[in-house]
Amino acid sequence: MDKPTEPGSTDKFRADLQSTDDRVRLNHWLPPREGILPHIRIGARWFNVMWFLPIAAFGLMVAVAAAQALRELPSVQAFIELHPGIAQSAPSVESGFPWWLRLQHFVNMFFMMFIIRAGIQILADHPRLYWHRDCTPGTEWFRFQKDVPTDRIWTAKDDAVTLPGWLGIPGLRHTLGLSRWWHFSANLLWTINGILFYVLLFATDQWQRIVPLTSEVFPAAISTAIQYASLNFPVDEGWTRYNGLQQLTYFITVFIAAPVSIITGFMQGPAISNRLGWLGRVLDRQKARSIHFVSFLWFVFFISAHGVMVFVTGLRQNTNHMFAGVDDESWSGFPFFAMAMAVIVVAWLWVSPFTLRNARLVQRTGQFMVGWIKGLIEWFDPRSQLTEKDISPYLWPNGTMPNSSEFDSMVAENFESYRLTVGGLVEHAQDFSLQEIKALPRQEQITTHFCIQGWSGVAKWAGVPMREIMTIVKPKQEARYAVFYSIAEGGDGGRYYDVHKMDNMRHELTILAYAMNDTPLTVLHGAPLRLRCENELGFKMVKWIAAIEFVEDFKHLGAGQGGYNEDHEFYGYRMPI
Ligand SMILES: Nc1nc2c(c(=O)[nH]1)N[C@H]1C(S)=C(S)[C@@H](COP(=O)(O)O)O[C@H]1N2
Ligand SMILES: [Mo]
Repeated sequence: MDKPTEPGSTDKFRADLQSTDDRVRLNHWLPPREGILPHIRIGARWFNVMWFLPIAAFGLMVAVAAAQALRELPSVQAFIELHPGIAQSAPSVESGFPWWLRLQHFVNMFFMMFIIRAGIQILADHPRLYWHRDCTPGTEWFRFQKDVPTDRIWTAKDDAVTLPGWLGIPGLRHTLGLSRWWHFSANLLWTINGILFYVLLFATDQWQRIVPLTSEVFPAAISTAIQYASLNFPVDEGWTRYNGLQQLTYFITVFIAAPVSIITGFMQGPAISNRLGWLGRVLDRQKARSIHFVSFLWFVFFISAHGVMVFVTGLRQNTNHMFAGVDDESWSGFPFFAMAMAVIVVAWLWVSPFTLRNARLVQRTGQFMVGWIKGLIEWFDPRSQLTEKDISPYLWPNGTMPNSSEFDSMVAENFESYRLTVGGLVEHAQDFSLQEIKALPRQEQITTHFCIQGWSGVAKWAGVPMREIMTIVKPKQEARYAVFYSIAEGGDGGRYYDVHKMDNMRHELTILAYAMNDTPLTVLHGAPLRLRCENELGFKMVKWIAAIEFVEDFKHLGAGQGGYNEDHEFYGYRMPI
């Protein structure tokens, strides 16, 4: 028998928290789930992207035949004579390929490997892309997952698909906590490398290679494309000047794709998107996410095309340029190129197994590297709200449902016996009935929900502001965090919980919601009470709230990381993006 507890005592909730492993245990982790090959929707029909392979092969053959036929035409011959490929306005770069440029080229390639693979892993957690803010099933334009089943509850976590460890980092399914640490940490290093690259480009004459100076670059690029396609390549002056096609593709990669990726990455975070006001509303999370994906496609296209061109236009000469900094007939660059590739292959094979074995270390290292940036973003004070017409027709459900007969009987009697326990470091610990909660001032807000997995949706929430609760219970001076205990367990056993800073609790948009879209909150979405905290990701908004405890620190709770997913899925503390 449970002995009756005093009103406002949170001991029994705390006792159900569970510590966890510091590595990914395969027999505890989510069972594998196959996705499908990527599909793109055109109109009402889905097309397997594998069709692009034969189509592209056929297209290439046609392009070669067409380019060869074109080059027979006197007018095209005259055009190529006039625009041989390198724009007349392109100045000669005198400094060759200096050591910093060669080093940065390698560093860039090395970090890109982590960024791309971890990015694919993050995408696999919600393997669907949309062009609008809500994520209503069937409206996506790209996916590698089947239709959403309609005969059962299908949560966003159910939707995550398995990736092999050689492709994603770290592979498996729903491992985005870990892939995000890799993605963000590598992003930071890649961005620092990129900023240094910009500075050095413009501090030397190297920028002249890749910044086209006049519109002459366009005919030059067309001419180069025809010459390459005809398999009769243009004269290569890569040591001093790039042709039009090179200039355009390098320019797009360095000055468009890279900044677009960074900006659309940040814009997917709730704290930033909500802070940007109209910009965050127009370029909403799903548009940002889709554009982020398109720029990823550009990088994959660029890296493949660039790799092929290095081989077909002269491997020896190209590797001499980029890996030895010499322009001669020797083999001096090739060994360095081979070594660079070997380093990348070894890192490629190492990273996933290492991450699964040392998950907590990866989390802590990631927190050390980029946690401070996330901390800075927490200073943002997002207040962005939307209108009735923005409300999504569908909001993905997520999480592990309560699974106890006590909860079922509470639902049956309409939460008559439900009590919200509020205690810890407060002057007046107490229990609230749902009637008492509903009698407190009511606040409504229309806001976007941002799940860490990538989906979002807009709903109208109504409930009691946390500040009203705090006026009654009066947290003490020492209280630095509020712990939300759920009635439900987490996916891996032990009670679901999450920890919030006091700033979040005082925020004007932080409410305990009991209604959604003008109807009583459903059990699926967290009845009787669920948290709304609009500058954080969805996993921090505990559903089916049982108790709130004010504490000084959270190190002693669960595995000490500040919440259930922080503990079990290696999300770590601080996740406003
Ligand atoms: N108790 C509990 N609360 C939870 C979860 C959970 O697993 N258990 N999942 C979280 C996650 S990951 C998200 S995205 C939101 C989803 O809220 P919704 O189902 O209303 O969309 O609930 C959060 N609250
Ligand atoms: Mo989530």
